[in-house]
Formats: sequence, C-alpha cells, structure tokens
Amino acid sequence: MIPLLYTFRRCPYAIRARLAIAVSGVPVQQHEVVLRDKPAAMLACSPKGTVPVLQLPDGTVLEQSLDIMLWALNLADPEGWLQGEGWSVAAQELVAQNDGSFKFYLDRYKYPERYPEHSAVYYREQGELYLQQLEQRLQRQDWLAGDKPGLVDMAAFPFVRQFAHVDKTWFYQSPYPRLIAWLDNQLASALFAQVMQK
Ligand SMILES: N[C@@H](CCC(=O)N[C@@H](CS)C(=O)NCC(=O)O)C(=O)O
Repeated sequence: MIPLLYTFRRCPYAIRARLAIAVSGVPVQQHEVVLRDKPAAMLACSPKGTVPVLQLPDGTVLEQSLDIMLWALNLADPEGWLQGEGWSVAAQELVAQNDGSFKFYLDRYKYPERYPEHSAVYYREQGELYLQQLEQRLQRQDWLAGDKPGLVDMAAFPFVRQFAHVDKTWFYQSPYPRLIAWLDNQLASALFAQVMQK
C-alpha cells in the first residue's frame, strides 16, 4: 500500500502539499475530491472535511497541509527546501501570517459581496500589508528562503497566486515588482505544471 492523498486541484493548501510531495519524489496515490461531495472514506479518517488529507499505510492521518509538506520533505528533500531559511522561525512566522490574516483578507477580497461590511479595495489593502513584507524580503534576496526556494516559498505562493488572480490587471501594475517576478517564476516552473496537471 502507498500513502493516499485526498486533494482538490485548485485548493492552495492542497497545491502546497502536492508541491512538496512532487519535489520529494515520495510515491503517493492521489484522489481528486469534489468538495461538495466528499468521499465517505476521507470523512471517516478526517471528519473535519478539509483537503488535503494524507492517509498513511500504518493508519496515521495527516490533515494539515504543512504537516504533509514536512512529512514528505523529512523523507526526501533533494532540493533542500528545509535547509537554511526554508523553514526557519522567521519562515514559520511568515507562513502563519499567510494562513492567518492574509488568507482572511484574501477570502474577503475574492468575495466582497459575501462580506459587505467593507469594500473590495479595503480588503485588498489589508492583504497588501502582507504582500509588502514579502516584497521587502524579495528586494534583498531572490526567494523568501534566501538564494534558493524553500518550504516558505512553496507554502506561500499558491495563496499569492489566488490574490493576484482576483484582479490581474491591478496585480501586474502594483508596486511589488520583485513579488511579481517571484510569482511568475513559480507559475512557469515545471514543478507547478506537474502538480496542476488535470
Ligand atoms: N488548515 C488546513 C486548511 C485546508 C482547507 O481549508 N482546505 C479547503 C479547500 S482550499 C477545504 O477543504 N475546505 C472545505 C470545503 O470547502 O468544504 C490545511 O492547512 O490543510
């Protein structure tokens, strides 16, 4: 038996998990889930009902995307995503902010009609506080992790991608040139193409 990943193609959490699994080369079987009709077998092992979920042959269940990334990279890390700044304390703080306030405002920026208390522009500006931090870091170095990609880059970029896609015209003329180059670099990568295959 090989590990089984329940995944959803466009989910940023699932994308980051698939990126780490792909770079590690660890064999994992993938099951694409329909979010409105989740498989009973997935809910049986992970009742909280979010993807990604990784079920290991020994019965262990990993139900957080970062845990799945760390599991894969601890088995094999050929590109050194865990090395150096890849998963340093500062990197972990950045990812916590990504998954916390940035994701919070990303959801509101994407669907402002569901959150009418504020305008889309307000939500975008709140999200930009995080983008500005990434831009500052990328002014000093090519990757959030330093001179090569690390876990922090892969954990953050699927969310920045979503943010960019809400209004590409705005994003590509925004004052974040290093962030734009960083995102484009990853969107053009063979690894990303591999994990987004239909
Ligand atoms: N903290 C979780 C969050 C995962 C998550 O929220 N995934 C979303 C899809 S992007 C989901 O499955 N939502 C449940 C649903 O839409 O029914 C992780 O890091 O894996």
